Amino acid sequence: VKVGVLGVPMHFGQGKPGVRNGPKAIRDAGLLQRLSDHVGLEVNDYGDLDIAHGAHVDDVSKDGNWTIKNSRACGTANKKLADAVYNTLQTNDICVNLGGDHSMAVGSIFGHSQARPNLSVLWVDAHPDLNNPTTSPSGNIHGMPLHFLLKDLENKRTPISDFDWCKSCVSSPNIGFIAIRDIDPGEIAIMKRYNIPHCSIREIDRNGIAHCMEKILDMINPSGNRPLHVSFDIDSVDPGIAPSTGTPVRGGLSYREAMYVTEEVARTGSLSAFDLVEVNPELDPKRAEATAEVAVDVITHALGLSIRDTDYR
Ligand code: DIR
Ligand code: MN
Ligand code: MN
Ligand code: MN
Repeated sequence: VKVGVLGVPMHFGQGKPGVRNGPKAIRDAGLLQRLSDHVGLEVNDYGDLDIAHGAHVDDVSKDGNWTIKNSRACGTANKKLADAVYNTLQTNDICVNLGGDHSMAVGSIFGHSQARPNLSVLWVDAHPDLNNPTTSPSGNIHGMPLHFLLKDLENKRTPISDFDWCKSCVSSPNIGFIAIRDIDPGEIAIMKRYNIPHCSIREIDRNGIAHCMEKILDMINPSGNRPLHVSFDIDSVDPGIAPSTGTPVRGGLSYREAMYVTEEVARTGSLSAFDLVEVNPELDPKRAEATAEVAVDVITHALGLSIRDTDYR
């Protein structure tokens, strides 16, 4: 199996600059060596995407009702990422994208869908990232990537010229949330309106992670023949073990629950692209390394590590 790795030092989607050092922290925690030596994959590292640190231009609605922060820089960088993911998938089986903030899912998912249509998307996050410019409490694009990606919202999309290149490419039955526990009111309305598959953290408490993974994977990819995109926000994991991130929310996935999620991803055999986002080593310097180590474990398990070693068949 050939794996292409892309560093995405994106930080325009939120207000904390240290997240641009996420790719370095994850590489420093040994990702590439683990993938090649321990998992036994052929790994091609394409380095970090060159993200221009140009002028910060916001997009503001004509009536002044909303502002979307850094839309120019964020849209431009995401277009670049989309092309890079597309190219990476021409010569690799799987593309691994190291964030960076979660706004990079716009580029990674669109680029993936251009290379391999009919994706299903597993969104592992404390948040559903379904805001639009009018529902967003923050104006931060990392809380809105799915607004640009969901086909169901195509006709309701807020026209933001910096994201015009991104065509909506995922349908609501084919995206599922797991570990969500901090949802804004506008996001709840969208989830209900489109009946988006999800497993909240309460459902994990009640039914267990095994039941939840089986349910969600079956819902988003019932025939099992769609390529799988996983977008893994490290804030899905409990801040007790992965604290160095921009918007920690108490009561997250345990270490084993996070590994179980990714082991089940590996077991599908359909993984086609994986984003690991929101590791910000500057926010909790003492525990930044530990956070990056959890990120490395998440990625290596998604790519098959533990299955081979512990699920002996
Ligand atoms: C919040 C935070 N819902 C927002 N979102 C985050 O700004 O829209 N997503 N942190 O991962
Ligand atoms: Mn997120
Ligand atoms: Mn989040
Ligand atoms: Mn919130």
